[in-house]
Amino acid sequence: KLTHSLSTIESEASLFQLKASYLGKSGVMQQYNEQLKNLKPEEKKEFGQKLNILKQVISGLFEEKLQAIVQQEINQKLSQSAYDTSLRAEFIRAKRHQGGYHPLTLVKREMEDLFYAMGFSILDGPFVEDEFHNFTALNIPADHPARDMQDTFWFSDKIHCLRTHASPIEIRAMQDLTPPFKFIAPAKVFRNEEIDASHEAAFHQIEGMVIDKNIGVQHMLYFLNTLVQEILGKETKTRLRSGFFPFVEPGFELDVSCHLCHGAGCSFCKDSGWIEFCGCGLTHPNVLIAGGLDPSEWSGFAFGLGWDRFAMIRYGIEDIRHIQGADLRFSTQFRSY
Ligand code: FA5
Repeated sequence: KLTHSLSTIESEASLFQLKASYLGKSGVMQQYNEQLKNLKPEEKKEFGQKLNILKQVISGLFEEKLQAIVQQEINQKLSQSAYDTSLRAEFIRAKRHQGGYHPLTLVKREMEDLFYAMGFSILDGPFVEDEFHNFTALNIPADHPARDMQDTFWFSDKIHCLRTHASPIEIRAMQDLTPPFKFIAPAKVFRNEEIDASHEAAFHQIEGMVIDKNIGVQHMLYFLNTLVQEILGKETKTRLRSGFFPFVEPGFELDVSCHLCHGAGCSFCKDSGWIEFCGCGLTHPNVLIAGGLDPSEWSGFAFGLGWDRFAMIRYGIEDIRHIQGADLRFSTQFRSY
């Protein structure tokens, strides 16, 4: 009788009603329980056990029916929904106009993930810098050509300028943080330069710095090689040339092997097989002093890479003007989810 009644039920409410008539206070089971009282002790045990089994079976049947009703309600809601959840994700993607991330964002995230995993902080600094942070503290004397009015956008007070590189963040970090520390800092920078396929006037750099005891060129090379191999590929080679930057001593330029032609020569690397990747070196004692650190106790290395050029190498972009050009034919080629 119960299985028949259950098969006719379609809603949770009528299921609970039926359940009450079996398992509720004045339900069928309760009547059996009453009968139990009038039995002889030897009959009581057997009858009681049978009652328990019956109760379990009945409860099971109700539970099963409840699950079936809930599932049916879900199916019904889904079939009325505006979304077709049975469609494959690729199909939806192809039909909709999907946004993507800018190549600068993509390489920045790769860099941040990698360096964060190696214990680096991610820092930023102001676009408008003062002469001290942008030049003097970085051991760039007043008569250095980098201070030439051609390169720097000065404010009329002749003290403030748009930062010409990401290195002033090194000074701010040394002033604010307690050593030892390590950070990278993605930054927009500005130079009064002629624009061509590899030069912009507003471009981007990523600075990196480690301050600790007994830092040497080998530590710098370890991190730079890790960066290059993790992001550009294990087969990418690096080459260190000596280079001059007033804020490092010794100073170097790091080249990477062209990952488009693998050294065979192509238009991207101008047939040299190598691409300039970043400036780097051991932090000059004068810079440590300007940052408030004692050079007899602390040492460090720093690097500064062209973030746009990094994205160009990573994605084989031939002209820097595409990067901020806002041409959708360019930017929609980069998809990442
Ligand atoms: C510097 O700006 C140093 N601050 C880098 C540094 C940091 C050296 C720490 C040592 C220690 P440089 O002027 O070479 O160095 O610029 C660094 C990178 O920025 C270049 O290798 C290049 O990739 C990129 N870059 C420079 N000028 C432009 C420009 N006009 N447009 C696009 N990228 C540029």
